[in-house]
Amino acid sequence: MTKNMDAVPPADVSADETGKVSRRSLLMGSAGVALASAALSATPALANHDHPVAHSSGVSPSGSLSSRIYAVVDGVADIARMPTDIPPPIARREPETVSVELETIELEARLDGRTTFRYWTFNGTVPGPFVRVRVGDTVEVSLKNADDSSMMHNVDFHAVTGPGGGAEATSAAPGETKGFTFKALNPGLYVYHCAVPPVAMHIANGMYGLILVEPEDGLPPVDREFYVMQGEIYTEEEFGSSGLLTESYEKLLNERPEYFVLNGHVGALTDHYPLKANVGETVRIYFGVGGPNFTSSFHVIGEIFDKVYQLGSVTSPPLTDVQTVSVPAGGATIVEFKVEVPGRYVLVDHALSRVERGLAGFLIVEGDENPEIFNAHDH
Ligand SMILES: [Cu+2]
Repeated sequence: MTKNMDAVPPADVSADETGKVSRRSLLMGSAGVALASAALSATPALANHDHPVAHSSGVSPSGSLSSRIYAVVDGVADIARMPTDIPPPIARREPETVSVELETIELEARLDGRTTFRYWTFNGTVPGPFVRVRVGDTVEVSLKNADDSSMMHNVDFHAVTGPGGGAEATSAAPGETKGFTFKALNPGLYVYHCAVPPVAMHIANGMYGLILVEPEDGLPPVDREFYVMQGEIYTEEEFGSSGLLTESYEKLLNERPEYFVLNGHVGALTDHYPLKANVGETVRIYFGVGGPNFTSSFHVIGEIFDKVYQLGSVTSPPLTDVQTVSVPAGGATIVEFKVEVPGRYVLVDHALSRVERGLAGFLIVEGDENPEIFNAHDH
């Protein structure tokens, strides 16, 4: 029996007519450095594109994240994946054949209140779909590269045992569909990403996601599950500029991002899709780092992780009572905690300069006050 793990993306995300990059770059295939220079030569075409937000109001985006103003700009695509967009836990206790359908889509979308960026995505969102299978499952992966793509794309699942995690088998030119089948041998939470050279560029532009391979008996039930991924964005223009920003290959090579984001763009998990829970509930966050380069010191301000499945391992006993967890680039973790006190909790990378470059998320907890656990004094 075959199950469809993820629907094809909504039509509106692919209806994009923006800046075509020269086909020359993709014809060079996996030529590594040669491809990198071709991609560089392609950037002026992007910079010239007539974007929809250049003429929006001149609100200063500088200063701390909390003081930013997010203007709603009509007609700008939003690539943020909702953190609640996760398939339910797998109830069955037998392996099955499941299918995973990915489509690589390039589109201009909101980066911040006054800026857009030309993202490369799986299924039109950053991160791509949360793939959920069970150990022992046979997974049929199909990857279609959209007709209007300018680049070759593929997918490398870290959950795959086999060459390149499937990268070569799925390398698809625009309009092509490729695929492969793998058996999920090792339970755990794994990153997937595009692996077409220069790989760092494809990841930085948004091509990453998570796949959970559930253990035989699944994970313990919780009240809320969330899907959050961290990434870096490298632009020629400095943080806080307006308009359609241009990717910077030089800054990428020097590991000097202008933006750090959760779920694709600045404000994705604060203004647009904050995480929500009620007092008394247990929260689980599947947290991954697409990167491509920076390790995250993942922390939730005002909470303590009751359990941490370190490095995404679900076959090792979880650590207990942890403040901050280190998550490497191309790695993941699972954290769980019970929320006892209402309020607004902030998801951060505790390398806190990154908050000023866009990285933050909110967890809004609603319910009755719990003064025995936390009580602000009136003076
Ligand atoms: Cu790609």
